[in-house]
Amino acid sequence: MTAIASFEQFLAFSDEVAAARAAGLPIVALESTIISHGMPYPQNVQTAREVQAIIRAAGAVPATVAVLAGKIRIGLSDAELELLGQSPEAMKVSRRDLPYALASGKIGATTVAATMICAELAGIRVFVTGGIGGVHRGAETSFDISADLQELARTSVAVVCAGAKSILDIALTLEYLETHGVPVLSVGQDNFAAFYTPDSGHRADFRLDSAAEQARFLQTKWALGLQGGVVISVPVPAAEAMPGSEIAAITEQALAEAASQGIQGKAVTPFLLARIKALTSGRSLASNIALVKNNAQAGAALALALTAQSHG
Ligand code: PSU
Ligand code: MN
Repeated sequence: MTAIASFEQFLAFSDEVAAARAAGLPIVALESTIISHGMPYPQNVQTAREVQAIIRAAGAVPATVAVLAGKIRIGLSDAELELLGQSPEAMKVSRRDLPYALASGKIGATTVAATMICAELAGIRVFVTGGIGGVHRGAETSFDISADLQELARTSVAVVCAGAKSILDIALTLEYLETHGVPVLSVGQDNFAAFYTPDSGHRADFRLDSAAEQARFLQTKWALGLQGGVVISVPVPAAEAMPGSEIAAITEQALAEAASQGIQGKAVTPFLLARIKALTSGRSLASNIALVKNNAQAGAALALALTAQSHG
């Protein structure tokens, strides 16, 4: 019989994250697809660094996740962020891709789904991203539903985001999350956020404004043995939001272009984000960067509250 090796051999922590684990400090996971496929160079690498700095300034430790040389790396150096930000070979790694990326020694940037898996393996409960994947518009014919949603259904990590990306069908995304028992918490407003704009027009399940309340919710869910993730929706700050009508029209145009060019599968989301950036002369990118930084503040506060409560 062949024994299946344990997951620990695939995990490699940076010195900073290893020290934080040993000291029981709050840690916040960060994804890397947003670096490799979500934003252009050099803003991608600069944003990744600034997000890490925001988390440190708030008293938590950032752990950017990627696959490098056969290891799940938890915490990256500046040189490694540059590699992910510049390398055309970096694969977009979701749940199905993780074994391939590891076993073949490829450079892998982890999506929300894959980062949740890696965070859970590393014992990290809070993860900050821009916007989660979801049910794409036209999914009734394309079947394009992000693996992020299935991951939220099964993996016990809180995902702090600015809602679901506005390129998606947000109503169907919320229905899917409801079916799978994934709670959607909203911060500072009743409605679920819509990435570039603060208000999707759809209510979130519960409004919990303070990090302490959010932490209590998480502790309660997981103490009950209710496995799975929680979406924590933080609206983009009003000053940095895109005008709703403009983003709606441009999204329609980008979706039409994707359809006419036959863009499919994992290429859809990166294509749409890049087209929306071009069609807004970069203003959508500024808004994307602002919302990720804002999420980093909220995520760090949540990690601190969770650590304080679990010691209390
Ligand atoms: N948030 C961003 N930019 C991104 C993403 C999230 O601000 O690029 C990425 C995440 O990695 C997410 C992925 O998991 O988009 C969704 O891709 P798909 O729709 O193919 O599942
Ligand atoms: Mn997809």
